[in-house]
This record gives sequence, structure tokens and C-alpha cells, in this order.
Amino acid sequence: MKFGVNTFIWSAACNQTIYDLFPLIKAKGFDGVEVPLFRRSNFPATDLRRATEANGLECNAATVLVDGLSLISEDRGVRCKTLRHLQDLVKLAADANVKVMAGPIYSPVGYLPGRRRTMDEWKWAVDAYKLLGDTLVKNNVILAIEPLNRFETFFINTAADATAMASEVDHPNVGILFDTFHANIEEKDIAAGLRMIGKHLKHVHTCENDRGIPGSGHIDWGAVFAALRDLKYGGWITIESFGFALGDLSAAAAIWRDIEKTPEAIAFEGIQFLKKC
Ligand code: LER
Ligand code: MN
Repeated sequence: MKFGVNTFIWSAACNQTIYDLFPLIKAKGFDGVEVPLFRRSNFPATDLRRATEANGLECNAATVLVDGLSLISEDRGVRCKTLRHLQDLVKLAADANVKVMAGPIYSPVGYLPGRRRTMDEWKWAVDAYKLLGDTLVKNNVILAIEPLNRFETFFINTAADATAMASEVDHPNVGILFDTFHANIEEKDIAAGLRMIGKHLKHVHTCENDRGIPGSGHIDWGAVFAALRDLKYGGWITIESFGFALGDLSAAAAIWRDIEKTPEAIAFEGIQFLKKC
């Protein structure tokens, strides 16, 4: 297992301010960082690669769909545009030496149409992930699809749905990101969710039930790590949380209070706890 931290704890941007944190992130025991990759424009692939390599860190990307993009839009034009956009993001990810591109990469976070998903939407998503397969292989990138809780998406909420999606796509470079924060809301048994995902598990977000310091809440970490050990999971254990006053980002995560004394305590105290686990 490798330990990562999502830089949303500090900022929504990926720039020198974030690179300046890399020595400290490394010193605190992390093997890698996870940075936002939402848009093609201005993604600093070369600078990011240099900064991570200079600090002996690996890199993954957190991707969400913005600017009206969606793989499950009724509009075929939007679906095609979104697929091309993702193909471009995968190439940029490879330029930055990103190995896992992960997130709720189907429709925008917060898109809640007030109904169940349709069979057409499901099929459009399956088709898109299959079509992305070649680009993922050529660029040696893994796409990890993240189920979100019901208040952030209507499309994929559970380990069962994510497993059904990954099974239908049936591509070695397409799997699942399991986030303990969302699972705490949607799964009856978080560890059972992990076991169900099984071979499709490609990435893990280790978040406490309130997005605070892992180990400070009621997630059953013993059961989570027992499941990961049984699955022989060798991938990333990435702490994800969000700054408490970061505008759009805090709004997306609905964080309106100081969950801990500082956002970075979530990273630096969290890793000590997770390593003990
Ligand atoms: C992204 O990884 C995530 O977990 C979402 O809840 C972000 O809003
Ligand atoms: Mn997450």
C-alpha cells in the first residue's frame, strides 16, 4: 500500500504554492499526492512532474466533470465532447506522470435530476468507459470511477452499482475508487462493500465519516484494513478532505465549519493513524 494526500486540503489550484508543500508532505511520510485535473487549459503537467520527482513523490489526479460536461447527457454532442475531453485529460495525466485518474467521472458533482438513472444513461456510461480504454492503455493510466453519496449524485451511489459498472466495462484500466466517507452513508457494511468490489478496486479515499482526521470518528478502520489486506490491495490509501474556506471547493463538499483545528491536521495526524492501522 502507498499513502497519498489530496491537495484539496490546502487549495483548489495546482501551482507553485502547492509544490512548495511537497517537501513537508514527503517528510510527514506520504508517498504521493493527488492533485486536481479538471480542465485541459493551464494544467501544469511539466512543472508538476518536475516538482513531484524532485521530492520523491508519486502523483495521482482527482477528476470531476465541469463546464457542462457529462458522459450521460441526453445530448449525444455533449457525450462525444466529454469523451474527447477525457481522452485529452488522460494524455495530460501521462505527461505529468499521473498513474491513477480518479473521481465521479460520469456527471457533474451535485447533478441531481430528481429521479432514478435510466438504462440509456447507464449504457452511455458503459460505452464511454469502453471507448476510453485504448487511450488509457496507451498512456498507462488507470481510470477509477467513484461512487458518491446520494446528496452528491443520483448515478452511482454504492459498491454494488460501481461493481456492476466495472464488470460491464470489463477493461483492465477501468476500475473503482472507494471513498470511506461516501461508503459510510451508503453501505450497510463498509468492509463488505470493499470485498464486493474485489478485483475492481483501483484506488481508496480514506476519509473519516465527517471528512475530519482519519481515526477521530466512527469509521471502523480495523474492518476496512482487514478487507484491504484480504484483497491483497497494493494501491493507494489517499486522505481526502477539503479546506474549510475554499469557496467553490468547500461548497462542493458542503464544508461550512472548522471540522478540525486546521485542515492540514487531517493530513498530518491522519497519516500517523492510518500507518498504525
Ligand atoms: C471526490 O473524491 C469526492 O469524494 C466528492 O465528494 C467531492 O465532492
Ligand atoms: Mn473521494
